[in-house]
Amino acid sequence: MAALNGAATDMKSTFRRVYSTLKSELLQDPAFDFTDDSRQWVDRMLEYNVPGGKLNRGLSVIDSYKLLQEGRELPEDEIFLACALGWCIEWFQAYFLVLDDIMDNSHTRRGQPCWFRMPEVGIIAVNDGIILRNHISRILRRHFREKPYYVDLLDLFNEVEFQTASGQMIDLITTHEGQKDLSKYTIPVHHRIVQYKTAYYSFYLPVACALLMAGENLDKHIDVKNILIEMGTYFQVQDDYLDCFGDPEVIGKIGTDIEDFKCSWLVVKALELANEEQKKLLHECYGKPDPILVAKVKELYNALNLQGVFAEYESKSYEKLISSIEAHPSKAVQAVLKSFLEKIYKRQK
Ligand code: DMA
Ligand code: MG
Ligand code: MG
Ligand code: MG
Repeated sequence: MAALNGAATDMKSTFRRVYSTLKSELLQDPAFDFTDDSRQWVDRMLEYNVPGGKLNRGLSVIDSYKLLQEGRELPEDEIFLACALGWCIEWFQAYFLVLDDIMDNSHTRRGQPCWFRMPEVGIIAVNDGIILRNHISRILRRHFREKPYYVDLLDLFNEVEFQTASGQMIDLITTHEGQKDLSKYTIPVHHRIVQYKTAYYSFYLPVACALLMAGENLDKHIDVKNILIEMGTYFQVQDDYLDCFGDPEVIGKIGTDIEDFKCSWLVVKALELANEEQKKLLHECYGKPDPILVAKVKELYNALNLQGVFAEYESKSYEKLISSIEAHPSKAVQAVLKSFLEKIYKRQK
């Protein structure tokens, strides 16, 4: 394999090269007798769904691992393994997004039609999601089976998968429990949904992977986990905000939260701030596919200055996170957490 480390190579291109290696290994997997058609299907499905995102989660594994090693020059095999773990998280994300887009009835993702919207794909996307999940186990088995932390890695991915699927479940069932009832949408309900559906896999998982590679026991890092969960919550509030106020050209997806009657941070805040008349309008217009009603909800969000309320939330969350991070005893851990926070603060996509 080409050199993974040299000073001139930036981490992202190294990371991308590891993707190509992992993909070709999966396309040669001896446990399955590929035909040309099946190999092409998997190849295309991976290209479409795995490498096209921001890669923040994946790159965070290697960034975190480096910071935990405090300046030690990393050998190539360790760089490769940290990248492989990063890709496992990108595969995990692809798995959940392929299925999330079906369940949320979404149209676009990363600037292209959602995978299930491709005419030749349709409901096959469900099985592709399952294949993506299984690829994670294949990658881990191939590259980590002999490592002392292999069992912990498997356990970590299983636990986080359960948490994420449970978060998706509560996200979905709150939208059609009983008659559409907005009064159950409160900050604690929102917090619980986003903690499970987003924070564990997007924030805790990358750092936990790096900690395991560094030989750490995850039970000793509950404080780190708690900070990462808070960061993940802030990240999903941004996602909810961008669903309505983001530029689809920049975020690569068209929002559907209002139509889908989602327990979004925006509707929770709107309910907190609305007068009786405005509440009535929300009850009438929220969760309906009619674009005129969706526009009315957005108008109300503007009238309630939710952009300003969000800006305030954003800077408060940032300050709170920074002070929790600075209270941590380890400088290396502080650096890991700060680098993660800087990647997402005031993000537009
Ligand atoms: C997504 O929540 C959560 C997972 C586990 C994919 P979401 O539906 O708000 O995400 P998006 O806005 O990207 O569809
Ligand atoms: Mg969703
Ligand atoms: Mg969605
Ligand atoms: Mg969203």
